[in-house]
Amino acid sequence: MIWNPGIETMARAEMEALQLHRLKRLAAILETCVPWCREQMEARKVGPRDIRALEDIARFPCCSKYDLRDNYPFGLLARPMRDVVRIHSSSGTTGKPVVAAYTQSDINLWTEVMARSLTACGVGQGDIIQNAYGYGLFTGGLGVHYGGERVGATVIPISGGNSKRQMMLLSDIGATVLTCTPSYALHLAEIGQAEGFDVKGLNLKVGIFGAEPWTEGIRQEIEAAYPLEAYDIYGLTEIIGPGVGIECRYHDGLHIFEDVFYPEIIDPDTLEPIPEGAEGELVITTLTKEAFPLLRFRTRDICSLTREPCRCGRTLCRISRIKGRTDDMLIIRGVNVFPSQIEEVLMNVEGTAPHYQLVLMKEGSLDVLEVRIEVQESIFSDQMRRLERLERAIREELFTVLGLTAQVRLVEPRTIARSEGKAQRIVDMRQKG
Ligand code: DLL
Repeated sequence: MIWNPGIETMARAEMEALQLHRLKRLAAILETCVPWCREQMEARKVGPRDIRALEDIARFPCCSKYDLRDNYPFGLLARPMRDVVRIHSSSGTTGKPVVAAYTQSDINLWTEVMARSLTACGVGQGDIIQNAYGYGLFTGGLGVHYGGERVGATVIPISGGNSKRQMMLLSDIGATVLTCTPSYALHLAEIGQAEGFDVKGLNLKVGIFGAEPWTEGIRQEIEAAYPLEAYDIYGLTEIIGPGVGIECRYHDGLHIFEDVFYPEIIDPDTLEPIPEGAEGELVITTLTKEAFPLLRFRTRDICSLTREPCRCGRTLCRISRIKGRTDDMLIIRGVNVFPSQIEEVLMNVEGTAPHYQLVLMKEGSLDVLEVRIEVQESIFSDQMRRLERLERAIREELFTVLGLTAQVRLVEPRTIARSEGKAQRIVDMRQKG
């Protein structure tokens, strides 16, 4: 099922004409209504009149979370505060949070893209969504909530945490859809099993997981624990929240709702466009947002983009699964490593549990990476020799994939901290000496 076939299966030429029309309008609005954007354009000597083709977007400067921070909280609003009906915010890793503002029409747009997303996962009327994304300033809870109601599903606004109660409701009310971060889905399954629930026998058929990077290995772990098909959902507060991109039933990349979120892939160092299919940083322009429109926002997320048609019938372009963020990339003794590369290795090792932590330390002036990974109960209680063999196998595989020697530490089941939202997998102790 496709929620909005007119848009989602639109011919490419027609889509590009629509994007171009909207891009010109956006540039004009930013020039008139947002002084900071006008200054940026003047400094680059570009303006709305320079947009003749979509490629001309590359003549405009990008913006980043630093620009948002400099204009915190409302310096980039294109509408007066009285038109704003909602505020969300993301915590950000350092300093001030990012604050996003929505007019009623922005909320309607968000509801529309979430309705499209849920429909792409086969969710509609008759479904019951247990929505375990956090409600509040985080966009996950309310984003899924409005989209769920729009498609006619029943929404249980349980929010994150309180895992025993989550399990009880899953089992008593019989939700067909679970929405939360992939790391929380794993944690919840573990609690359910420990509490004696028949997790595999739940009524779930679909899981919609996102808000943090995850790998195929984690997908398999989740699908093995629950009776559901897992879908990847992408989004970010600055752009709208969840609903920027979603997998369809073919799970071959995430469709981007490009009629409203125009994507580009650039080289994060040179800022030059990257050819289709190659990996780089995703940059998004919001084509129709009113209160907080952004032209060429650097997401920091690394992926590739394709416009190849998809078997599902959608003509919308697709991005690959997000590999990580440029600011999550670890540089260990000069080698660039994304945590997702390590996760892929770990998920392929028999006997380990899908819970790990990457600890970065200094030994003298040398960076040391310690990979802590939980092993299954049966292995931990086994002989020392077997544990050592497993450690060695993981170390060798990490070396083959990363070209880097890591210290591997197998730890007991349930000793690595669990999270109810986004997982914290990196502990960087290098600054502290
Ligand atoms: O995480 C919005 C969201 C809520 C998305 C619920 C999906 C589901 P922020 O807190 O602003 O917003 O974080 C945005 O999270 O730039 C990515 O680095 C990361 N991220 C989001 N979805 C995915 C995903 C929400 N599917 C940041 N895969 C983004 C990998 C993701 N990373």
